[in-house]
Amino acid sequence: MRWLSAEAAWRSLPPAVANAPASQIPATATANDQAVAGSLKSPLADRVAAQLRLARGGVKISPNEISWDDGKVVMVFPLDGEAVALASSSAVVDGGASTQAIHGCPTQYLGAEYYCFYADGNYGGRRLQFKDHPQIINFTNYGFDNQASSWVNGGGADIYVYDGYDPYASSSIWIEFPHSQSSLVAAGNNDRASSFRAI
Ligand SMILES: [Ca+2]
Repeated sequence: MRWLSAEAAWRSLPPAVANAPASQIPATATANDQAVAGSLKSPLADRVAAQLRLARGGVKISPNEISWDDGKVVMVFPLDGEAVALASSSAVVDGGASTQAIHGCPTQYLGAEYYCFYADGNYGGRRLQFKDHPQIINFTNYGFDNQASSWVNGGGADIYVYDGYDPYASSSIWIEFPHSQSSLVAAGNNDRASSFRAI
């Protein structure tokens, strides 16, 4: 949803996130944080720091990766000078396992099924990747509201994406069938995704 201000979105965080340990709660996010986090011109460290302020409970696990929920959710940033984020590092997928990636999104790892959203078209910008289903996700929890422009569904889940925070209150704006991808969502849906349901 576009009408929700950054401050209101911040207040909408669910209790589980709001109660994160104090050590994991960064300083208050600002409207500029979203711009910095999404910029490809700001230094990587600044972009990662801005993202940590946007989404509480995140842990920086490598110079270009933030993890939430014990690694079930990971954001990967393009390195400085790059438009596309690399595949996940060993901090996300332990070495030794066979992992394939589609546009950087892991597709097989010990039976886990991943699906990824990208802030820019052509699988560029920040990549927010999830593993396992079923689950319902509010993008605000990861500082990724109204950001998604392309996606990869590397697993067997059906992903229903919504322009709102209650998946049961409105129709999906797009559906990601298993093992499919899109380099750019329809123009009317670009930068509108606020939540999704993986079933
Ligand atoms: Ca976008």
